[in-house]
Amino acid sequence: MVARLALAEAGIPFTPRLIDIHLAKQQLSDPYRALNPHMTVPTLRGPDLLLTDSSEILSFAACRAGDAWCDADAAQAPAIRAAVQGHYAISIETLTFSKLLTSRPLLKPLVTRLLSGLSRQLDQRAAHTAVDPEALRAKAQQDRERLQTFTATPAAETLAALRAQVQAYLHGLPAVQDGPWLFGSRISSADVVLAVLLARLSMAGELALLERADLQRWWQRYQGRPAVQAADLWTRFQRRRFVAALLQARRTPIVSSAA
Ligand SMILES: N[C@@H](CCC(=O)N[C@@H](CS)C(=O)NCC(=O)O)C(=O)O
Repeated sequence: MVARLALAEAGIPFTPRLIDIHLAKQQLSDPYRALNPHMTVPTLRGPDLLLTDSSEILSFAACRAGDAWCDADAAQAPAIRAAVQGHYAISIETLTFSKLLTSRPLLKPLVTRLLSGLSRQLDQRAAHTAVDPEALRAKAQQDRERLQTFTATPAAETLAALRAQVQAYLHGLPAVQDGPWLFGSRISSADVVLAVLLARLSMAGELALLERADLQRWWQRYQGRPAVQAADLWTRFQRRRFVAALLQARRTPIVSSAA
């Protein structure tokens, strides 16, 4: 959502290509690996461009937006950067997942089996390929660490820690006072990541963590921006569209050479 919103806000057209990261796990396929060795979404590819992380896509969008975003204002840039970095320090996946495990503790053995099976498969693939086996081992290690996060500490404790982190982040953002947006009359990279964080909190039923009235008003205003519509920002889980997206992703081949 960060990539889609950043591109929409900067008016950069793109052709979306869905990847099923959940069931078919297309991010682990060799063609996708050739594009994005982290094996994560998003990836942005252009004739002379290959960006493999949403933060890179966000910086690219800010650069292309030029003076239309207040990232271009040298006086504001450090505070904007800090707000963006603070957002990236939060694992919203961990919050969502620990919340799920808190309400459905019976899922824990299933998660354990899935994640340990996945890291074993990745290690096996690494042992039998000459194509960047290190990246596969790194991904296997990441899955083991995920498993550790969800098994070593009770889910309720992890959830409480993540909630505290989100609250501290939101409290630390600047007061919205000199204009409609976080840093004044123009939007910034910080507005983009905050919008996505709040969309994800809404989806997880955690929007109550947003206590500040100025940020609540900001969120109301921000949701009225055309880019929010264009970027298809989800504020609630849409089961039918999710399943349709999984099916569509499977029907479209991943082409790793530049198109
Ligand atoms: N820092 C990366 C993280 C991306 C990321 O973790 N994406 C998740 C989906 S939101 C993903 O691809 N998960 C699949 C996986 O890790 O195998 C970015 O912001 O681009």
